[in-house]
Amino acid sequence: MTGKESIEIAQQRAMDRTDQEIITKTIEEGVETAWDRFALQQPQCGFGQLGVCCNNCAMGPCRIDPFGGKTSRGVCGADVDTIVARNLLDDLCVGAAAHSDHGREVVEVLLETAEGKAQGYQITDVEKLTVLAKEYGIKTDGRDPKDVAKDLAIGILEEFGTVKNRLQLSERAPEPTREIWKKAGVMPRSIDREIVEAMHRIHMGVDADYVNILLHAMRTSLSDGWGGSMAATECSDILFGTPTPITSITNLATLSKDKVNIVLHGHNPLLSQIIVNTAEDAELKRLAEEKGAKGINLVGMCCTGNELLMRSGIPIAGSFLDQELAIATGAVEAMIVDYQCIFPSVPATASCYHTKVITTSSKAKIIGASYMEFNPENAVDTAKSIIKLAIENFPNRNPDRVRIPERPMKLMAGFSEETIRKALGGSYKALIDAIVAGTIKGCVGIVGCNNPRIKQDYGHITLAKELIKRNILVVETGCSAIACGKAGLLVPEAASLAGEGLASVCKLLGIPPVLHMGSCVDCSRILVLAANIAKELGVGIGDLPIGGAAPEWYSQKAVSIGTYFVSSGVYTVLGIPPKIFGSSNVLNLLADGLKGITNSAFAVEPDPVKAADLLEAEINRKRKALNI
Ligand code: SF4
Ligand code: MSK
Repeated sequence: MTGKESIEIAQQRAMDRTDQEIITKTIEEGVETAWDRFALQQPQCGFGQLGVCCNNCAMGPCRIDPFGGKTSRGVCGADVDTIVARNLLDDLCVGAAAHSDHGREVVEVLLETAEGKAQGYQITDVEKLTVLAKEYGIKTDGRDPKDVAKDLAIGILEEFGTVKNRLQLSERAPEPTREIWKKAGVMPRSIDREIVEAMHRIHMGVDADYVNILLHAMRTSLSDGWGGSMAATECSDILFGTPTPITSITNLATLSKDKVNIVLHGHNPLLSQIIVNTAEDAELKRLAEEKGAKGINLVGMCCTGNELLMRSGIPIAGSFLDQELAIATGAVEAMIVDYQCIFPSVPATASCYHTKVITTSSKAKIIGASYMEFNPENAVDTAKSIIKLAIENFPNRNPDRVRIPERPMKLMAGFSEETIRKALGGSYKALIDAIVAGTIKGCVGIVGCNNPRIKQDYGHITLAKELIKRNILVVETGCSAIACGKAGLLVPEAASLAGEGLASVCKLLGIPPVLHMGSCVDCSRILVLAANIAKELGVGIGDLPIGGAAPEWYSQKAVSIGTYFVSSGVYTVLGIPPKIFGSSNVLNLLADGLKGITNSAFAVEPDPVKAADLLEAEINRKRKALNI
């Protein structure tokens, strides 16, 4: 393949200049990436894409003929609606479990910190601890924050099981929204229970009514958004601090030519934040110099990267599809991973270079990686050993194979709900006034991943640009926020790309028109933002002129996020079709039938400009209903 051809392929695969440069390098060096594997998988199974195959039991696998042929039922008699709905619930469950199990670990560390058993952790945000303790009815006056934190952690941990059958954090939703949940019978009861019950219903011979299955999908997703994910966000804030606006840099140019590069990849800040704190250690810095490096350069990737960016301003090298590219620069000494969104092939990519991949969770081991178990009791010691290993690997870097792109992009992050509220003067009145006046038409949360089905970042960037041009404020999390960061949309200067009204508000407040609200679990911050605005207006979330979008999603977690958005009243547009098109009944319920219950629905629109049209139309419909 000629150099020109590799460049053309790279330009088809990704929007970002630094990504394109390294994709070209992978092609030139014959290093396999997800794009190559995606091409090799074509054509992908049509039955799978429609959601009409079932592999739930040993009488199967079964598949339904989407063209109405003889195989209209599985061996057990399940019809296409049952199979599609069950598959969807299965996917959603996995996503909810991933978020919530991450949340549980953070709450457990909060408990261990309170008990003095966790090394290197502290109660950083006492204000947030107090707010949460009050919500849980825990006394705070005159008490040691550690005692309060212990009671709070136990209170939240109880909600994972079935002791209370009530999720305290879900009471943050406005009353009209909670009324809808009660009426529909989807009020979340506990975090683990909904997931376990979902797995029970999916078993052959249990739930065969697609409506009933989808209602439980809503309830399970709510237990994630208003439960597990929210617990992860809130307890991470208590331990590491609630984010405030912070500037940093992004893209593959954040890697350093002369420092030890450590990429922190995954989702949970429990280890990565300790690595950030520990990297300041003078002994480690001296060791790096001894090995010929000018220091230690930590960069984030995916959502653990977002967590570090939001709180500590750690540069973020990229998103989901950048994990192999970062290694392919030839300049990464170690990639430290916790869990979720880590390609099982990462050690194979690393074996083409000198990079060491280090897994740290007993839940997420990968053959070919080094395993260094992380436990909160010895977090700092583990962090030190990991950093040392990376430093000692620095002399193995082959300068002839290193290519680090130039010019990182500046960005601003750190927009927690509390920060946005404080910036507006302590309440949402100013924002509500701007929305009523039409200066800002509404707000859309763009979230989710990259997916090799679509040019990397194209959906996120195009949709965000379209929306801000139309005076719609954009808030983002996950890889979506990283995409817009790389494209220069997360700086106050990007206000020049916004419509006149939104631009004037951004200039007044000195904020970007696209606000980075955090990691995937921090979609819960978007829920709290919407809830607090709705409460100030005295309406439900479903009445607000807001929307959601996941233009490039791939993960089961996104299925859960999208469903808790819609179940909470947020109309949500997906750029990648979910695997439900085999059942017109399931499709109609999610795209239309839900409107009568939650005043919101799912839509599927791969073209981001058309997605912006849909979101704007929905915002206008809600504005009209509010008489504004
Ligand atoms: Fe087939 Fe029914 Fe078993 Fe699914 S549960 S594999 S449809 S027999
Ligand atoms: S990391 S879940 S690819 S957003 Fe949260 Fe990105 Fe999606 Fe993973």
